[in-house]
Amino acid sequence: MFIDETTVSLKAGDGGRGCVAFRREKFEPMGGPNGGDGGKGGDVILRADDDTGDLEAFRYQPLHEAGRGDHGRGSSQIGRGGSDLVLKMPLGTVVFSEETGEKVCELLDDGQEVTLLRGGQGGFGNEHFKSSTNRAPRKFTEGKLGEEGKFRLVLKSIADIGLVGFPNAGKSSLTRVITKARPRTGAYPFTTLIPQLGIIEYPDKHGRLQLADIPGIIAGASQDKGLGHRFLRHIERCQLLALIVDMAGSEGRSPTDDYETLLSELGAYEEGDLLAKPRCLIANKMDLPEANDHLSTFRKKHPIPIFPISCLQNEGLQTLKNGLWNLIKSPTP
Ligand SMILES: Nc1nc2c(ncn2[C@@H]2O[C@H](COP(=O)(O)OP(=O)(O)OP(=O)(O)O)[C@@H](O)[C@H]2O)c(=O)[nH]1
Ligand SMILES: [Mg+2]
Repeated sequence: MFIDETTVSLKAGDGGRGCVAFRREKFEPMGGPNGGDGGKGGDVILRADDDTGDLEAFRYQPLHEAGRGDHGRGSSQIGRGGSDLVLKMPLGTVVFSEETGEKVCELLDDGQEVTLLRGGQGGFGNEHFKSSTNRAPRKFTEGKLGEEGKFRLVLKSIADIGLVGFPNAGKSSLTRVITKARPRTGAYPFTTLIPQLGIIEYPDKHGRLQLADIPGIIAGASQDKGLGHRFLRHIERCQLLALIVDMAGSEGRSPTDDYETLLSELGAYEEGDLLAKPRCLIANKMDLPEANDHLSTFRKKHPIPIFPISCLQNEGLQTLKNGLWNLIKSPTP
């Protein structure tokens, strides 16, 4: 299962208690205090990890705790610090405090670490309290409690380009022909149930762009029709939206209507302003006979960059790849 939202309870380790002890040696029966301090509790650290695809691990184990610090011991021995808890999160994870609803942090770059909760300091042993007036203190302090909290984790994938289209428009077919990702394709709607990320390589430009193939959007998706529009969160961070339509209208709908429906569904998404993003149109299925007529009608109506392609016959793909690169790397204002 692909989990892109869940809540977790996290706790940093408590500090260890300080120790009360006195030096006892053969010829020194009344030795001074030597109780050591407690160790510090472990921190809870979040690490962005490119190999982690979703938040499934947290769905099944929603409670995580860092190690507690050991108590101090005699002979001035300081308790060992508790071990830190490092939790791997997929790139693009946003962490919200469940209590306040506020955003706490985002994990965007592979290897990036955020110390979310700090372990408690260890308590003081009695050695700490010795002074000229009190040579045999029995005083010690407890370790401080580790910080804890409940958090909501939301994954918003990181991709440069978001592919948006009706079911069967050919989003996954396109992803297969221009990236190494292998999402399933099929002649039935909602073949793709979870977002798929693919990388478009540009060997001549020594660069790459990341493409997000998300499940199909239909009219009313914003009212939860089909798979709803929650998957749009995975294109929220994209720089460019590539709307893809079946230009042949092979399912009996007009491609121009499809495009307008997609725009209105994007506009109904409340979490982010998707219509403010630069966009282009990918006219797919140009191998089918009706496609050319539909394309000229479309062009007259919508002045946006259009890339006619056929995934089936591998046509227009190089022009499309270069076009996407140019739209992202040198956008016209
Ligand atoms: N004729 C023709 N058919 C195509 C072309 N591209 C894709 N198809 C067909 O269209 C159907 C749907 O393709 P998918 O790539 O699964 O479509 P999708 O947009 O990912 O669909 P969902 O995952 O259901 O949203 C498949 O039967 C493909 O073979 C094309 O260029 N020409
Ligand atoms: Mg698909």
